[in-house]
Amino acid sequence: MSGKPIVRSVHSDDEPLLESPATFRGRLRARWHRADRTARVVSVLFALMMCAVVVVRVAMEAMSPRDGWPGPPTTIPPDAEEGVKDDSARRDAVRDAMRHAWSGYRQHAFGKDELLPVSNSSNTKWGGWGVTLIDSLDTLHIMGLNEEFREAVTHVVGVDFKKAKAGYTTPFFEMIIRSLGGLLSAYEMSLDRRLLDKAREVGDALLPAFKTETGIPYPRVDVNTGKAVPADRVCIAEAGTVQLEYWKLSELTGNPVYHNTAQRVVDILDTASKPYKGLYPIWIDIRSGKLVSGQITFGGMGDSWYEYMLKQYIYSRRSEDQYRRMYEESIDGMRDKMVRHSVYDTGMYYVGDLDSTATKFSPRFQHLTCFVPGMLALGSRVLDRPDDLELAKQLTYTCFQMYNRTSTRLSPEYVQFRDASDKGIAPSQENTTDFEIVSLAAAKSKEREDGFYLGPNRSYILRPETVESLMILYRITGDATYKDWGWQIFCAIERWTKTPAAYSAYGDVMSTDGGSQLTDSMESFFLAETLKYLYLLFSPADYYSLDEYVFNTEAHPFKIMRTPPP
Ligand code: DMJ
Repeated sequence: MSGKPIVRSVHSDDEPLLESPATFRGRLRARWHRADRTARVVSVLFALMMCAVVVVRVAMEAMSPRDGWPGPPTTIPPDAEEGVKDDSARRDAVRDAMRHAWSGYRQHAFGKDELLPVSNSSNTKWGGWGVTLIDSLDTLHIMGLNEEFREAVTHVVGVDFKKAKAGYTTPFFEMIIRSLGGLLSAYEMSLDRRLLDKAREVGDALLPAFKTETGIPYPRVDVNTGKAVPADRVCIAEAGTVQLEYWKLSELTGNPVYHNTAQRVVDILDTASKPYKGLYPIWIDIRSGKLVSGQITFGGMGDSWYEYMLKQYIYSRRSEDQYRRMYEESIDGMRDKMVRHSVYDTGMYYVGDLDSTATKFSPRFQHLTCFVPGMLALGSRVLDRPDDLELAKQLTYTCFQMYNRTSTRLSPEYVQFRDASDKGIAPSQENTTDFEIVSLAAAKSKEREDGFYLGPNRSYILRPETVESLMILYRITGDATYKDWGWQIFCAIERWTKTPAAYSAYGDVMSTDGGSQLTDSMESFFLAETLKYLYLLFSPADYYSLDEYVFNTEAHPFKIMRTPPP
């Protein structure tokens, strides 16, 4: 075979189209030498311009939010998947969703805090411990995804929890419920000692939060220096939702310091002055231990403080009466002052918020507050409070309608109500924690039909509270409607939030635009809570039974204490 080219140009001066590089380069050089100065400058400028065009195009492709993916189709028949009735088929579908979310995380973000599920990139916004991986451990175990669990454990035992990203200060409450909670639960399931060692490392790294005059913790810790970040105030959910985790750590390590340290918060708040029985304004002054200001809410910043009164009582085998008393006081206060129903759908009950004096009522129902029906149902059984179960059913109906009555059947962050004289939150404050009650414009027909109206924040960020309540309500009442509601929610999540890599928060639940609404965020609680509760909803009730386990606020199941504490 000769080395000569075999393809020839049909339109040039009979030059070969494929030339040997040497010949081509030689000719270029010759032309360059023949060209005058202007021609050379023009050629260089042209080459530079072409390079710039290529660089800009490559950068634009890389930054394209949808990675060339147009988003889910909007023309499929509504909820085609909803025909599935069989529990095991539903459970398998939820497990497939977990597998999908996990494999996207594994491929694009393994060991990082979060996968960005549209751009297929990652972040370290929680300091770089890999919070999605830790939060997912027990869900993988519960779903029997054993290979994935093993691989995740191998990674997590190599993480140094005494360090975080340079300059980062770790949010105390978030990392206790997600990381300490996740590790403790994964340890109890696998009995892999290394996970308990890691749990202790997290617990120790964050314990400096409590080094304050009162023992009320600071909200952030610099784990690199081993010191908390001084602050004036902390909210009740941050200070009061770490007790279950530290108590479990004490039980498993035999070291009472963790529990005793965290318990101090409960003792201080137990005796603090409150505006109405069992209701706590959200802000605590760290120096004095007094409740100083802020709303009273069972939504963000207040929620899990109330939840943990009941859960510690259950965890202690119903032996510590302080938690029962505090829980019952709070629920009585809530029932007296915070529960109302829609003026248009009188079966639609909701829990609003109050100002710090417990006199002014804010008729907004947050998605975060949808954990309340589950808590009430659990409390009704443990404490024999049958009326609470009735209220739980009514609130669950509302939480479901928050999904069911939107265009996508996904729920917004909150819905708004009005009272019989058309008073409600000032529109300018719908999206804030302040509220002023004013006369509203007359209700439109949509509001009359739905019973509520939507505010400006219409995003669904893959939150778990409603499916959490559905799981508990189903287990306590045996009413299969709760399973059908959960399945409908799951189908909407599949339809609107699924990306090629995982699942993404959705910008406007009233928009059926699909892909353009995906906000490129997947919080770890989607894998830790939303998918886990859905999976348990379709599992036999004795699988992670509510008689044997208490779930921390991030859905990590802890075995109820074997013997009551001394
Ligand atoms: C979770 O991180 C926890 O459930 C927390 O208590 C509040 N809500 C988020 C998820 O919405």
